[in-house]
Amino acid sequence: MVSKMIKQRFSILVLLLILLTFSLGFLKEEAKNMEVPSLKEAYKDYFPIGAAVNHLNIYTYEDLLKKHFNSLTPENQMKWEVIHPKPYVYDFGPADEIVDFAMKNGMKVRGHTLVWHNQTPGWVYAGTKDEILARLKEHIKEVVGHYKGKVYAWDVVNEALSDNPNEFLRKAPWYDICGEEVIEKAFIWAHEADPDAKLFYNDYNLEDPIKREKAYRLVKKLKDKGVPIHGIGIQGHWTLAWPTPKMLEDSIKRFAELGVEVQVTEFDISIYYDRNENNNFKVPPEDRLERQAQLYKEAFAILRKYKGIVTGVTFWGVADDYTWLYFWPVRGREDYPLLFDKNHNPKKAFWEIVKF
Ligand code: 9MR
Repeated sequence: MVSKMIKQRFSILVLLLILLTFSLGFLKEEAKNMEVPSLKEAYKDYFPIGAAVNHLNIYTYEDLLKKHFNSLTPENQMKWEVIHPKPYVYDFGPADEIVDFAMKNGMKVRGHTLVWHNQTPGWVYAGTKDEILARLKEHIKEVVGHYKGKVYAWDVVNEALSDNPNEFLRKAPWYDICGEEVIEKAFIWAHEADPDAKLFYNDYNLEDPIKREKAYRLVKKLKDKGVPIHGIGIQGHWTLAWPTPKMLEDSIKRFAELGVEVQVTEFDISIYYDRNENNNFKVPPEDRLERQAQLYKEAFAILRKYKGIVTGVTFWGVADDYTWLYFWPVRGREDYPLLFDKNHNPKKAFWEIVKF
């Protein structure tokens, strides 16, 4: 009898201990979550904080997106080959999923992108210049029209400038066949399709002094002609070595002279010093994460300084378990360019930009 009672008490004690351990773990987890401040809240007096996502990421990153971001950019789903794969055939499905998620959660959407030399099917360039322009006009009317009132800003033209210092526009069918006219027309037609949308010229390496001046020249010409253009998107694909935050500041100041807004539209900082560095880190080295965090910190101090001119900052991804850098320029190489690690926990870079 006595031993039965002892056994009973012992089992109750064990049960209580198990319960206690569980609730402590739960409380610890809760406390951890509570301690992580919201990035979008920290920046509410500055600019929206965006992330590029695909239509699956909205589920895999749902919690991070809802807590930290108030703007989304479809990473590929509004590009021509996805949204308009065949003549007169539009597939809005994947992009709609992202836009619906954004609308449900009170987020803004950046549209990306209407004119680009990549991810555009060959049939788009068939025929004469007039036929190509007519095709583009229909495309813009359909796509911008479909998202009227939902997409607040469009990357109308993406990466039109050449990387060759002696060449202005890049060698690509859009510009070889239609010249600068295609850029002007794209902005005009996008404005016709949604007069309230902010229209951006978007490009990479705009921190580079030569490319910076090319963008200045291009946008100045458009402005002088009265073409509706409201902003310049500096993509912001950085390495640990290039560019410097100072170069970013110089570009913001230069573009501000044109009276346009500036956004960082595709921010990420690779863990490598060189795009072709001969390393593949299975675990990111501490010193590199530290340097990455310092670069983000300095960049964000500049972005905050130009609040009002800088009207948005978007990261090209959410957490290090999914980034386009796994596929480029070295296929299969690990990289860790974002604010959250592979387990979706905040990295040093996150803490450096959220506390100021
Ligand atoms: O992140 C995008 C990747 O999934 C695509 O395969 C790639 C195709 O070219 O485009 C990537 O996004 C690019 C963006 O649309 C424009 N600026 C450079 C981005 C990274 O390449």
